[in-house]
Amino acid sequence: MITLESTLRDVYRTPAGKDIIDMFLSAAKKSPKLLDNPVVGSLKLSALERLLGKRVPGIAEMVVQLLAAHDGEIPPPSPATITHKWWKEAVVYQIYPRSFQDTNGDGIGDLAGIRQRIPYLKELGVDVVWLSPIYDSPGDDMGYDIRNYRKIMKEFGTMKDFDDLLRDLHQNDIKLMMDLVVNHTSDEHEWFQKALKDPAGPYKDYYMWAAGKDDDAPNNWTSFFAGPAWNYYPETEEWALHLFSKKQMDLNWDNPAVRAEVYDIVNWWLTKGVDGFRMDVINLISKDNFANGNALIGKTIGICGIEHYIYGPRLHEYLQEMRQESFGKFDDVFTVGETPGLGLEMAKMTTAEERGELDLIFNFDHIDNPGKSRIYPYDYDLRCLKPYFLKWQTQYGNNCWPSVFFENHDNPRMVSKVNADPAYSVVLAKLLAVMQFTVKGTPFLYQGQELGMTNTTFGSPADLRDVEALNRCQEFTDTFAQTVGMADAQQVAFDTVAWGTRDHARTPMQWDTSQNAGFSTAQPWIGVNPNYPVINAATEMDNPDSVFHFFKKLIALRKKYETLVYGAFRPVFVWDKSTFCYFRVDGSSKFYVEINLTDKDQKRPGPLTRRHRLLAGNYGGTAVYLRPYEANVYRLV
Ligand code: TEU
Ligand code: CA
Repeated sequence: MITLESTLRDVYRTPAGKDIIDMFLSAAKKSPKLLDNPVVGSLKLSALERLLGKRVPGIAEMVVQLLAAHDGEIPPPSPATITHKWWKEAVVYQIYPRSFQDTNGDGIGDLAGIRQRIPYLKELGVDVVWLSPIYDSPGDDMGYDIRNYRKIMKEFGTMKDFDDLLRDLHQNDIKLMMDLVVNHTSDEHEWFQKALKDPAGPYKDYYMWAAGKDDDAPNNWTSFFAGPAWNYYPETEEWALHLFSKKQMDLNWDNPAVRAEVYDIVNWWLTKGVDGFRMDVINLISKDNFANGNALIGKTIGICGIEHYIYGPRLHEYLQEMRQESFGKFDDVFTVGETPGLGLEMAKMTTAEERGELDLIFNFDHIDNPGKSRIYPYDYDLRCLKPYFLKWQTQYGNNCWPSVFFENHDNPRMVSKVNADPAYSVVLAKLLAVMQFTVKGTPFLYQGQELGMTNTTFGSPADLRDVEALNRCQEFTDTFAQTVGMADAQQVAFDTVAWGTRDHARTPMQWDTSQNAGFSTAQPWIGVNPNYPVINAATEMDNPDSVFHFFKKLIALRKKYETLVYGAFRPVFVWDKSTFCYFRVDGSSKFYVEINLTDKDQKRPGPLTRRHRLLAGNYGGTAVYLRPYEANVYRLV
């Protein structure tokens, strides 16, 4: 049992302990190798704060609390070989249906629009389409607040539209992955409504309730979307938990009736022929207790109380039961868990084949630089990708399989984060493609990434649509008003939020140079990026040097050479922080990748020989040195 008297070495031997210490060391810009030092390793856990060189009172207690239910966990050892699976070879394309293609002139994307664009997806070469939620929803969090799991959101169409889409995708050898949001439901879901109408009935215990303290919330937990994580309901005279928006009510997974409902929903869609699920914040479903969160840690990471549910006591039990009761009963279905906060070791416990839980997870440690959050503007340093990939490509084990992504509907466009100068966006988009399709793991593309789509410009809060951004705007206005005065506070708040808002990823897909970029004949629900006359699918499909054709080429390469899927990852010149170079090798082929992670010319760390055949490069050829953000893929013949 880990206690405050345990040594840091004991803690570091546990999956969760290693991940947490690594996370805090990385944020404090200290090397994990610090723990190899025998003196440091023998320090008591209570000395962790001193090790980090900054006051984070209570961090040791937080580690003890988080590890309490996971004592003795040991990740299964890595076998010598990798099991071949279709979903390890596939390329996944995430569609945000609201912004993909409108066909009925209401300014909102729909299922018929996706069906209309299947030829485009075939041309690109993707194997799986992942749809962000399409279920009936009031749209408070753009569909991540589900009101009816067996009904299609009316703006997106009907269940017949869904059946037509699924049939046509399958006829084109494209699989369909749905987005399963079961950590919470909409407060308009019938379960929650029944809980309010009949507090003594069976549905109240579908959700997470607690008595307040006097007139205040049960504890100090905050929502991911700013503000307290609790709503008060006079009907029950209690408070209900919402880790996300005030209309997204957390389900009580400790209730077997809730779990049975979820498995029934999953089986209903799998019986319809769906090929897999991306599972929204699935690591948050097990909460340990409602004790207060560590306020200082909450301040440091921006969310208070997270240690009570980020890796909860019954998480593995629920994930194993879910596979047994649903996915495991269907052939070749695949599951990817969205698991904010799970590090590599906890991910092994959740995805190693022997564990019978999830196939893949999304880890987000590379999406922001260590210790940074997109809630506050900062200059993203591309060089951070090197230690990230070195770790996940060499330590994750052959019985686990990485997901490889740079964008999704929750984050600004990567090319803009790295360098807002449009002069670099094509070269950067192609650099990220080289990395995404040549490291080991399943690539997950986000709509528009294959075009090099960028962040847009928002003029005022009226241009924003995301509940998280609007909440933060209000929160920051209130905070800044105390220092800069109300007159400037709203502008400062908006400027802060506009940098990292999720809305950047949700502007309409840019199809061509016609009105609204060909997305809709009506005013779209969110503004179109003004750069669509240059960045759009039609223009790029006519240009062989476009980002689109570069993605198409790399996807084809990955399909042609199994070495790029299952081949060994062999990093070289690891000492060079400005470049990222590696081999992919198996018995049949050998590939070499060289990437310049900076906006400066860099000396090539390793010489090219006449065996190096350039297959793809974002400058279209090579030079004596590596140019800004230059990325090249060679086959050695
Ligand atoms: O995201 C959860 C998540 O980790 C991110 O949304 C992140 O917490 C958030 O951007 C705050 O920084 C999933 C979905 O991808 C997201 O769209 C939903 O809003 C959220 O869950 C709630 O369902
Ligand atoms: Ca529409």
